[in-house]
Amino acid sequence: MSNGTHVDDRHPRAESIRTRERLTHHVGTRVLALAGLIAHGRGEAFDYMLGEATTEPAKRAITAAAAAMLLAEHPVISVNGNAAALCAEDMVRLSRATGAKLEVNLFHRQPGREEAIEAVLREAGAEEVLGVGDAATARINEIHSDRRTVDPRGIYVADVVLVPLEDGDRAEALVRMGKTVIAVDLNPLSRTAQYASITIVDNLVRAAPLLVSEAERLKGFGADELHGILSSYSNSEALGESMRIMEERLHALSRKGVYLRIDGEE
Ligand code: PTJ
Repeated sequence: MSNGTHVDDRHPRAESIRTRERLTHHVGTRVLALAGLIAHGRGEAFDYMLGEATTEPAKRAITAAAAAMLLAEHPVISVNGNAAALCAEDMVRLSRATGAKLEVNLFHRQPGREEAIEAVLREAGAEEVLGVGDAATARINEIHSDRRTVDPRGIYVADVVLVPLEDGDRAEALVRMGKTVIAVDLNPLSRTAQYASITIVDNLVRAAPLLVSEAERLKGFGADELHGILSSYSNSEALGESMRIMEERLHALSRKGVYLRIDGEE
């Protein structure tokens, strides 16, 4: 799945280039909105500040997120173009591990996109995909974008919704409706990151497989233990720590006056 650019494994940014290749490929398949490329670029900038690694607060948020999904009665994974292009297989595995439904929900509703995303999810093993075409008949009036149209069997009745990277006002509206919102967003300052109940400040590419393995690990835990994990988690603390990690890294690097020697090279 590439645009034909050969990426040498020894290239220091090989993984990042391959991810970009996946995204640009999916502009052609209609899975990705063009704006998805811009969104990814913004994410990459924050990932540099994070050190391109999953941090301790992100790991805690992942554990809390897995617990919340396992405790939910109607968990739903909301899939947009970027999530489908970056980690369709993990979204399907997560849905199996937690019993969450997969629903396509888009900001940019160009013709053919929902169906293209459904196809990618089915190819990755999904048996049921909500929210496509006529299935999205319910409306959430508090959401002021095309994301307001949802599936009555999915986001509309969900008690826990995972929203991997996205724009705007939806997290706020869903939380106001009493739902638990789990967001994955590299930008801890975004509206989504700030309003979500559990914010995983990490690259979706790294966080998604960790979320799957954490859900599989916690599956054997009793409800009391899962509630214990959730009640000891503080999203504002985790968000604050993520910001401090970025701030301290930038501060340390700016004092040294170099960036590329972060791995201990002198
Ligand atoms: O597929 P659609 O039509 O639903 O549209 C999806 C996008 C992502 C284009 C749309 O929701 C959008 O425009 O989002 P924004 O406003 O650009 O916000 C995306 C957020 O995700 C930003 O805060 C980015 O920093 C963050 N982000 C980008 N790539 C990643 C990421 N967070 C985690 N992992 C990433 N790989």
